[in-house]
Amino acid sequence: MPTNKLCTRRRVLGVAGSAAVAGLAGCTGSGVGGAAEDAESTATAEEDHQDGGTATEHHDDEGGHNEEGGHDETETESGHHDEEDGHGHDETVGEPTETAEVAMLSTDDGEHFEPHVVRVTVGGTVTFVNESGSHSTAAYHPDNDQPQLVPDGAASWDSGLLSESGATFEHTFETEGVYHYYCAPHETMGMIGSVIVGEPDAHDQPALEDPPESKPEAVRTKIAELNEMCNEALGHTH
Ligand SMILES: [Cu+2]
Repeated sequence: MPTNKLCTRRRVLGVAGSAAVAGLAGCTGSGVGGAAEDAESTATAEEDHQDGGTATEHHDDEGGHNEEGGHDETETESGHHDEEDGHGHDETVGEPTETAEVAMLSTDDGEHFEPHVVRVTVGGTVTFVNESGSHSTAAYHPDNDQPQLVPDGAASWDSGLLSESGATFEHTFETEGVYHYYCAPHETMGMIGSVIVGEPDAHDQPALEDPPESKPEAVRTKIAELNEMCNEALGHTH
């Protein structure tokens, strides 16, 4: 089956990806020192609502070792979750809903979209809310001079820079499929997220191919991680 071939490739890619994770270390150097405490509690809260006990406890113990940017979010997440239960990430991607909200954050762990993957129905709307720092959300779409990591024929979007806390940007998704998007100032720090629209066939998504060769390793690693999460949400796991 072509399925097996695809998945084997992905697994190999995953391994290569973790080896390259070191390239991400230090990307948080732009983190604002004063925000460290807030960010720490945010990160803790985020862990709290996942699937209960275990992760929360040791996370608390570790708190405070990461203000200098040495802490690598990507490594931590893929490390402990992959082994636990086959779930690629602490976020659970549910069934499609009509609307979803994504926060844009700057923390001492780096800059990121939260949650990393959201899911809406066809015709559903995602609202991006700038919570801290200055960010943008833009589709990996040729209209944005990017490789196409959205469904064929899908509309593009680009919010431009949102600098005020509480600023929002909405996009309505009319084409079913998997979309990857990025924050222009922080793409190379791994600030990349995904939207799953409807019930797409995972085998038929440009976004879920191998990450584009043209991108730096840090970006490719993040996209590979998102691909795993999206595949899992779509039941494409082996
Ligand atoms: Cu950003």
